[in-house]
Amino acid sequence: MAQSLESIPNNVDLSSDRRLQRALEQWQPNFLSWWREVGPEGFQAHQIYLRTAVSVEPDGWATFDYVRMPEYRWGIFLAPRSGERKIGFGDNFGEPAWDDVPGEHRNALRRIIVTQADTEPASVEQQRLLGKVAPSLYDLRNIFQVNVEEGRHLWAMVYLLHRHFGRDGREEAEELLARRSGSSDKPRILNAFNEPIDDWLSFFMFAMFTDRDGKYQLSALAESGFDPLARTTRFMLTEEAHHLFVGEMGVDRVVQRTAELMAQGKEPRKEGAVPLDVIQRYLNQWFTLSLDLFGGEVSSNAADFFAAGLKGRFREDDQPEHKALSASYRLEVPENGALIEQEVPLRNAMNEVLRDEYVKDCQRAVDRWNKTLLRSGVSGLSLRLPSRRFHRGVGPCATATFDPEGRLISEAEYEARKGGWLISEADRAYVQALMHPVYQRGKVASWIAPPAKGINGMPVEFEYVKPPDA
Ligand code: BYC
Ligand code: FE
Ligand code: FE
Repeated sequence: MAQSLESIPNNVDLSSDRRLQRALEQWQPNFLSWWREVGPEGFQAHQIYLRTAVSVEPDGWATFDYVRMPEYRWGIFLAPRSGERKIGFGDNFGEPAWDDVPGEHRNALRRIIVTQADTEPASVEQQRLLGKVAPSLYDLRNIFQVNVEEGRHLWAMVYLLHRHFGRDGREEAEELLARRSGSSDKPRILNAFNEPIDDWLSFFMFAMFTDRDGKYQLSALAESGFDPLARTTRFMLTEEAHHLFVGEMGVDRVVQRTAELMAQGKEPRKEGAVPLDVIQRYLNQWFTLSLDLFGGEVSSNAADFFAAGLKGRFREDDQPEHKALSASYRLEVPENGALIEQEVPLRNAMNEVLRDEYVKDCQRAVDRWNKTLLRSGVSGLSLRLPSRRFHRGVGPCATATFDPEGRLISEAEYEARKGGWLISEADRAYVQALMHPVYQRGKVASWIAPPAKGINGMPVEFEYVKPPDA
């Protein structure tokens, strides 16, 4: 079943580098055993209507066909070189971009690549049981599409580790298959990737909020002066758009179903749907967990990454000043029981600058959901993004307690009220109880509206997933 290495689709001329080829050849079976062990459970032999990237050309990166997941062709693709690329920011602004890792930035780059890489398999592990309770064949196909592409993103990062980091890189690549989401002795690196995703509302929130952190991190890395990283992440972003669509529209359909019932004067809880306050608590939880993924508000790591030209800003080209040396950034942080304003050099606030872009994008999606509420006949109620100070586990706000409006409150008050703000045990049990598989073509579960249209021009009732022997 394992494909021969020549058949790994790639645009990096793999066959010309024997050593690299051998290293990847040794890693490949380990990847496949990892996939079989902790990839989507119960569907490895099913035929899934998937898109596969076979080249980076416009007609090649989205080829659709039925595929059994272990036979998906995980390829290695870098966006094409764009002429003589120059470093777009930081101390080395205007110098030629690097094709190889500069010795002085080797550790920092390895750390960034490993951190990025680690999230990809983690998400597959988190979602591995959801196929068993998919709300429709359409959704079942979508989650598997996301899963195989996260697998490809792991390949993309492992290629960089093997190609550019020698023995250390090969060891890191092994470790990426050894850590496990949620494990107590070998957990994944970043917090949100150790959280359970046991129901589809969590999955949609994750694809909406956590994959969206991915979009912004990848965009910052797409500016990197290390050109292979920039080109790899640029291509990953083309796939990421679908993951974000799955999340944003998944939540939208849950909201729509709930709103339609409310507009008819029905109680969502009695109709097997998700009450709006439960949706709000899921939103609060996943938005704030994902905010932590940007790192601390004030970060010398972020300043160093920027100065070195390793990690830029979102759309760095649009920034007025690419060295970011003279500007500063004002933010509010808790200190001795009060919020105080602090002014920091812009470079030290790069995590917060990226988080600003992310929060704007999240607000846009929440506005869409609120339009759906109105359109479905519910007025006077809306969903909201909580303050970015609320429920933080990373950065200065993690040292104090805030309400969703961002007001500093006592720990006692926080403890007494958090059940109304974050996913409670009762919410989890309620949403879990709604999860039943719906595998008939064109049907959807009671708690979600059908999608507006199918995938790749196919009808909604298309057979997106076929049993092994069909
Ligand atoms: N959890 O200086 P600070 C994706 C650590 S998602 C645990 O403020 P820095 C995807 C930090 O390591 C995108 N620990 O942070 C989505 C540091 O540790 P040390 C993933 C955390 O370094 C869905 C200390 O706290 N890509 O692709 O500026 C499905 C102080 O931190 C966390 C990347 O993350 C946390 N949340 O920023 C599939 C890009 N946050 O030095 C895929 C690469 C911070 O004290 N990563 N810490 O030991 C980075 O650029 C940076 O590592 C971070 C952190 C932005 C994550
Ligand atoms: Fe990814
Ligand atoms: Fe993704």
